[in-house]
Amino acid sequence: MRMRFDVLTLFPDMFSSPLRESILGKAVERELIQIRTINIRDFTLDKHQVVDDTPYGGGQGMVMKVEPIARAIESVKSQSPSARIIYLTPQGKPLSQDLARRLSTQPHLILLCGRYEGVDERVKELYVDEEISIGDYVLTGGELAAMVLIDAVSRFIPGVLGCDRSAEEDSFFDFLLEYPQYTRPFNFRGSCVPEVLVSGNHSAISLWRRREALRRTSLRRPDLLARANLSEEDKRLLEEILNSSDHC
Ligand code: 4HQ
Repeated sequence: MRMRFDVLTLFPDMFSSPLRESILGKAVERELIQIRTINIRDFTLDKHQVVDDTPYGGGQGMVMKVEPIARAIESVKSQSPSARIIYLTPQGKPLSQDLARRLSTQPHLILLCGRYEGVDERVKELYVDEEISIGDYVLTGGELAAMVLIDAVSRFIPGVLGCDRSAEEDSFFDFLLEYPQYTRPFNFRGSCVPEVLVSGNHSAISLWRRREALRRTSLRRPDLLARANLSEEDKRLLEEILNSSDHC
């Protein structure tokens, strides 16, 4: 097993299908990754298995109680004391390709998913090593965020994407968006594939793709372009793009 994820959640069923299908499903089957869910409710001690309570000081919504989460974490940690605990929250560090790559070098991550207004602050103070956000929007719970993190991190585990494909070949490796892709048919209802792609001229194809990647990035994500490592040739291509009518 190359990497383990233990997910602490009130909704373990949410994780079954997304992590069983396709590439992640294969990775689990091939034991490149292991994903376990732990139901926080199983760590309550009261008859009604209460996991939330009203906030001190008043206000709307409910807060997840510290004791069930503490017991759930301690139970996982007792088997794996060095595992890092991540809490998914909009207040966390933004998830990026770099952060995903760094997390993929960890042998064991514990992902804590909050519901309602989130967890009692003492959970973070006492247990959480790192808070991570998947973006500036509000979800109904941390479960989908945890799945996004597992997906992005797993792509960096050797073998997950298949033998000779690496996560580094994809978008963001060099801070450029991907060029447009086409497959058959050549003509779909009058909309045709760019001629260069069927020319058989490999250097012309490479040049076209690079140009399209640069054009898209400068148009849609100038913030990324500023971080890209551009060659002299790239700079020349960009100059050309900016001065031509296809900068739209
Ligand atoms: N939530 N990135 C509120 C998120 C979120 C995000 C998770 C909603 C935590 C309490 N998590 N709960 N964005 O919106 O990670």
